[in-house]
Amino acid sequence: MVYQSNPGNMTRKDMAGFAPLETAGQPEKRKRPLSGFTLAEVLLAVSILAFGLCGILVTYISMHIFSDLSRDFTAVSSALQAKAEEIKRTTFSALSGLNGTTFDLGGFGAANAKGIIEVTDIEGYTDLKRVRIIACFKSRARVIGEDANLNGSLDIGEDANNNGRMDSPAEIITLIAK
Ligand SMILES: [Ca+2]
Ligand SMILES: [Ca+2]
Repeated sequence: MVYQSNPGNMTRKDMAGFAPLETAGQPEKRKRPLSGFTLAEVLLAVSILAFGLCGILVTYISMHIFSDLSRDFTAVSSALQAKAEEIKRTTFSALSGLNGTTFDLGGFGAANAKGIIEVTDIEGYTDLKRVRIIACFKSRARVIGEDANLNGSLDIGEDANNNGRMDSPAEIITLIAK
């Protein structure tokens, strides 16, 4: 009766034959192996990590490529606009003489970009010329446009779409009246 009113005074000897309350009814703990991870687990973790890192790396490189391409397209676009304005100031009779001529694009080295001017007549309109300005340029070692060797002329094997003329995603077409 003394122990019931003051269980804190019980000794280990007094509890002999009873399972301690906190462990009573619990299954015996399973023995764990000493090693932390198996080889298969480590390999799986490493391959998931490598896969994730590759994804991040590819995204990072792509961002740089697109960023450079966007910058180059902007520079080419303003160079084409400037050339178009220059051509508009040319006298109408001199326009045909510009057909097939090439020019260097501002902001690019001469070996890294080339502009080509194409002047054609419009059937039925003697007072109107169609001027097409095409720019081919190098962006991150890749040439944009059909002029692969950037020499200003359509060489054998360069006409990717087989239409017999120079093409590029960067071009301006304008009509100039007499
Ligand atoms: Ca060429
Ligand atoms: Ca072509």
